[in-house]
Amino acid sequence: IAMAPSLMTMDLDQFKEQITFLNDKVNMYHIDVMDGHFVPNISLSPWFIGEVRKISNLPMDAHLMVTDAEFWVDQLIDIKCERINMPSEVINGKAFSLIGKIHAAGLKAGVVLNPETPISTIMPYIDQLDNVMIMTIDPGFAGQPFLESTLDKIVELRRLRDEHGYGYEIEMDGSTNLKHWKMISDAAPDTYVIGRSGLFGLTDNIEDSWNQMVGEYEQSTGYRFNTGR
Ligand code: S6P
Ligand code: MG
Repeated sequence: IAMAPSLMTMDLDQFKEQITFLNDKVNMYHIDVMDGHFVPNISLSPWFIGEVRKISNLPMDAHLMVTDAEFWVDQLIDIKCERINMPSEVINGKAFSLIGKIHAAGLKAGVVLNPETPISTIMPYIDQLDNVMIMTIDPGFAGQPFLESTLDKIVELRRLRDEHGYGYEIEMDGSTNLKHWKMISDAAPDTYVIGRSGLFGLTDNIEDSWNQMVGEYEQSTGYRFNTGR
């Protein structure tokens, strides 16, 4: 499995310490970018990605929660954000051109499906995607209730990929923690976004929190924790 800590939920007073600790353990960093319109909150930004890059070489996985996708895609292309995940709900009419633009820059293009958004929305261009992110909570805030029914979409995306040979990875985001490790792992996404409830909020020390998270994963799933790192 791949792990993508959601940096919006880290402890900013331990910014350097937490990133430095996680650098050789996780696969990428998940950066939530909100505009206060698509969701009623604001969080991280392209500028913040630049700050993380000063102390990390890991790929950045941007999760856009914005109405004007193109404006933010352009900014993320400028800073060479390795994977750009766009809200499927707002890119109708420009999905093909935005995916093409991201690919032309040599970066990975993904889309995000909010809990209510069906897979059928992205079928016209699914073969061109590098990543599909399934929201298992409502977007906008950490600490929200897990929506178990969204896991069916992960299973269906795996089935479609097997059947048609699509190249996308599957990522899930929202309330990845002790209560849900088992059911998430049964659905089997490739990438797990991990936030406050499953990592940063467990203890006040990142190493203790990490060890606790690994233990909880292994106990609930019966698998050995292995991110290939
Ligand atoms: C929510 C955002 C997520 C959260 C993360 C929080 O809009 O996209 O990435 O930061 O899922 O997780 P948790 O387990 O602390 O609620
Ligand atoms: Mg997110």
